[in-house]
Amino acid sequence: YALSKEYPGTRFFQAHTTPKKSYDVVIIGGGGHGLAAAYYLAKHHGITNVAVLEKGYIGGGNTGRNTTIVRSNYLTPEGVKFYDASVKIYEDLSEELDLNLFYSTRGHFTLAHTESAMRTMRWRAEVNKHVGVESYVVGPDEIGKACPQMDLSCSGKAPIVGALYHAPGSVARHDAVAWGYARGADRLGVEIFQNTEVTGIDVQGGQVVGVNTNKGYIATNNVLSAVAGFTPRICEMVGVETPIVIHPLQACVTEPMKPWLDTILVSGSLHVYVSQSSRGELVMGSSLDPYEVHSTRSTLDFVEGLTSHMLDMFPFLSNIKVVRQWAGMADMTPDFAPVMGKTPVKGFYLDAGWGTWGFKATPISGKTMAETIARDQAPDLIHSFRLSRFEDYELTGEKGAASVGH
Ligand code: FAD
Ligand code: PYC
Repeated sequence: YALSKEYPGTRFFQAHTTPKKSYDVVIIGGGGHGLAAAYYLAKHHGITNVAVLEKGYIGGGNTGRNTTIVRSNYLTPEGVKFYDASVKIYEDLSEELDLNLFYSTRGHFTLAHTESAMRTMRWRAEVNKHVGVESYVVGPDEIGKACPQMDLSCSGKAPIVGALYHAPGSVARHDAVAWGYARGADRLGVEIFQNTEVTGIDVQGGQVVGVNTNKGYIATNNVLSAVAGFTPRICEMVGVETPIVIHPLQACVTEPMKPWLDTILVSGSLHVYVSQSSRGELVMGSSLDPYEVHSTRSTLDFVEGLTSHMLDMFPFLSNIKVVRQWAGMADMTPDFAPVMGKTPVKGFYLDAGWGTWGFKATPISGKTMAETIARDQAPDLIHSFRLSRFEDYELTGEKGAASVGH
């Protein structure tokens, strides 16, 4: 599109700068979730008078900071069905968005180093199979065949006794997911504003009537908050309480290597997970930082802890350099499931609580939130994620399937 007459000077989508006075729907947050919701509002519901307001640049939040693991091997039947619907959309998404998302199915191993960890793997395998998702328990021999480079004894410290194997486990190019949805939404008439921050939400008589931004007031009766680690600040603007707390989650990559790691490996006990990107880097992460802080600083502690465990599994990597590290702000819920749907304020919709697990949900969250806004009613698929579950004591316990240590 660089030389297109239709979109002069833009590569992917039109560079809107000044919002109109009103929109049918305002979406706060130009991450994957906000952009996907905009795309499906236009595509599935014909609602195109939509503005996406992003305070930085699109994909610059957790979407562009995540380690891109896509899977559906969760613990609750509700979670497995939801994430499976997302995996199914992802599989054809490059074609739908006409953009190569580098979606690459690798197979995903959650390693168990103890018998009690194996119990959770069996539990997840059975729930997954029950709803038609391909996950099963494997022993050390099968793990060794899939990854002959790994020291299965983990330097004798924590021998691997088995794993949950999940065949559909995949990785994708994160920025492309944001850009693909942005371009798709833009082509359907949605307006995307970067460097545009929502500073307040105008609620009158329990109904949203507009938003204040650094570019002026915008009237609207429908606001979707899809801001990940900024959720508490947006909710404060409308007086909606959530149990979300913000913890940093860090990650890093090595210098590129010839491809050698075909699968995705996760060890909750050693607090490490790793995959190899399409350009050869090892993409690695670890547990959440153990304190609540609203910051994206990264620490030496993190790389030291992570790399020492990586070397337990892969001693031959001792001369490989870590070249970049970063952090994102994870919006954590008590049950490790998201918060999606309507709220006590009419016209204020919430897509939040994506913690360390939301990239894989980008397509299905966009689709279901678009439906929620268009019909003012959440579809059954996200009923278990409603905000009111915390008052109702009906939590959706996914802690054992969140993948990273906590
Ligand atoms: P974001 O991409 O963060 O977008 C929200 C946007 O809102 C931001 O761009 C922000 O600038 C904007 N915003 C905030 N406040 C305002 C405002 N007032 N006005 C306007 N705009 C505003 N998930 C997985 O499924 N698999 C993984 O492997 C994985 N790995 C992860 C690794 C790390 C290190 C991190 C940090 C997260 C990981 N996650 C993973 C989680 C995943 O990244 C997130 O859940 C997901 O990206 C959330 O997407 P989003 O669109 O909701 O949020
Ligand atoms: O949800 O699979 C996941 C994940 C891995 C690392 C961070 N999140």
